[in-house]
Amino acid sequence: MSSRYRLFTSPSAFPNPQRVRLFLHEKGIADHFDEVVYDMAPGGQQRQWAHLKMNPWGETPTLALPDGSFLAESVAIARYLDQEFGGRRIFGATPLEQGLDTQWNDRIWVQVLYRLTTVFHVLHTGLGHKLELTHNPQWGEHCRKEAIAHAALVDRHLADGRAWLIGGDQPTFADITLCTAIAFSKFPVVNTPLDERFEHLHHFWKRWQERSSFRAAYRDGGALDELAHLRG
Ligand SMILES: N[C@@H](CCC(=O)N[C@@H](CS)C(=O)NCC(=O)O)C(=O)O
Repeated sequence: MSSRYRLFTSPSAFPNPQRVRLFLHEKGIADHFDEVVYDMAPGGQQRQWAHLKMNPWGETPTLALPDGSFLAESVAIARYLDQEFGGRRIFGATPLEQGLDTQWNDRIWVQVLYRLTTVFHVLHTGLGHKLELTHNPQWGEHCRKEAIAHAALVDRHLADGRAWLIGGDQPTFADITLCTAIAFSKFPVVNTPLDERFEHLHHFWKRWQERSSFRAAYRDGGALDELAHLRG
C-alpha cells in the first residue's frame, strides 16, 4: 500500500482524466499524486483485470487512496479533493456558486462533452476494434449535432463579456469541463472544432491557454498541433 495518492489517467487528449489533471493544477496540488498514464489504445489497460479490480467500470480517471480504497468518476474525485485539500474552492466558494457551477458543469458534460465522446466511440470506433463494441454512424452524427447546438447556448451565455461561466474572476470546475470539451472537439478524429465555430468559445479557449495550469496539464501537447509547443 502506498502512502501517497495514485491517480490512473490517460494522455491529455482524453477529456475525463484531463478534467481531473487540469483541476489538480488549478488547485495547486498536482505534486501530491503519483500518476500512472495508460496508453488506452492499443494497450487498453483500463479494460484489463488489474484495473477492473480498482474500477469495474474500466475507465480513467481512477484514484487510489493511501488507505487502499478507490474513487472513480471525474467529478467525484475532484469534488472530494477540493474539500480534502485547502486553497481555492474550485467547485465554488458559496452555496450559490456551487449550485451555478454544478448547473453549468452538468449542462456541458451531458450535452456537449459526452456527446463528443460518443462521436469518438460510435462514429469512428475511436479506441479501435480490440476495445470498441459499437459502430453506429447515424447515432454519432446525431450526437455531433446535439453537441454543436448546446455549445451555441454556452457561447451565447459567454457573450455578455464574462471571462468564466459563473461570472467570477477565476475558473471553476464547469470551466474545466468546457475547456476539455473544446480541446476534444478539436481532436483530429472528432474534428468538430467548437472554437472555430463560436466567437466566445474561441476567446474562452485562448483565455485558458494563458493559465499556467493549462500549460502544465497539456504538457504532452494534447494531440493537437496548436499545443505542440507545450511538449516538454
Ligand atoms: N463518467 C466518467 C467517464 C470516464 C471515461 O469515459 N473515461 C474514458 C477516458 S476519457 C475512458 O477511460 N475510457 C476507456 C474505455 O472506454 O475503454 C468520468 O467522468 O470519469
